Amino acid sequence: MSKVLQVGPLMPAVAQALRDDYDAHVLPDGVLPDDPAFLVEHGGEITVVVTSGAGAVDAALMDALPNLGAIVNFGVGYDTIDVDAARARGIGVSNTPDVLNDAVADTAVALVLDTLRGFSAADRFVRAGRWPVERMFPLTRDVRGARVGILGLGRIGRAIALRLLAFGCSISYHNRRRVPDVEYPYAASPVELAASVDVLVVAVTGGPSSTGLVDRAVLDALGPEGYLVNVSRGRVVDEAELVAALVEGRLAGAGLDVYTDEPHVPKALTGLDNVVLLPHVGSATVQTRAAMAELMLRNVASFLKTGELVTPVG
Ligand code: 8YV
Repeated sequence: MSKVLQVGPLMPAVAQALRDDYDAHVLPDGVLPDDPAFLVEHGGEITVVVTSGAGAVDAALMDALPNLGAIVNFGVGYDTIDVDAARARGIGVSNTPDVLNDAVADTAVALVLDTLRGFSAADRFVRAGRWPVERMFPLTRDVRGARVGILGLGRIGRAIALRLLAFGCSISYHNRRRVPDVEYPYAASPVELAASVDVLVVAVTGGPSSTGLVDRAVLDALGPEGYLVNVSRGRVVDEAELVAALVEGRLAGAGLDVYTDEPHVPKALTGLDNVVLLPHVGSATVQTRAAMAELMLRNVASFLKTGELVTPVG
């Protein structure tokens, strides 16, 4: 009998730790509603669910786990968890904030540098043997002096802003609420922010409140000289509109770590040299993932011992 249920895939070392420490059950993707037998047999034992970005924890699953008290997320983004349904049932939700700020901010800065300077495209140019033939890779754009708008000035957004200041960029932002202790100029809406910058970096929390936040109007405001970088969640951006804007030359370029339907990337993007495509690696370093695992396991241990989570979500 185990109190812990893993929902959806987790990094092998993390899944192993849950097996070693708690003899955790594993609910692979898509068990409901096709195969409810497991939940009928074990649902009542479970008090903690552990998940990450890949497995949905919805109201139906919560209802199948009558003694569930906590949903522990491996990752800072918890958009696959129905937080309202959890709250309504008195179930706590935790994530892994702060420990990944630096790694994700590094990824955002790398995407800004790469999209403006074209380093990945230049690498392909060398590998394809084009240098001796064409002699010059086309000129790109300075990072110094770029006006960068941060959409979502939370922990990660602030870490991105600090880094880009050192590169000589100017920073402004839009956030659901104005952030009291920063001096960066505030834009009243995503469109207003996009209209006033060269690069828009998306670092908002994913989930229903931010789905489609970067829509056609925002992309048009960014315009043909503008770049979009997204390290948040794919669904924050209207992907079809983004693809259309890039294909039609209504946007200068994009750097993406996240997509609407991961691991699937729109085919139209893979042929564009002004787009940098990463496979959701924002936090994917040995050190950061170890820190996330440690924090996630502390949440599980704490909840089982005291009924309290270490890092509950707001
Ligand atoms: C991970 C992430 O990819 O923390 C997040 O929100 O997107 C990433 O760190 C994911 O949580 C884990 O697999």
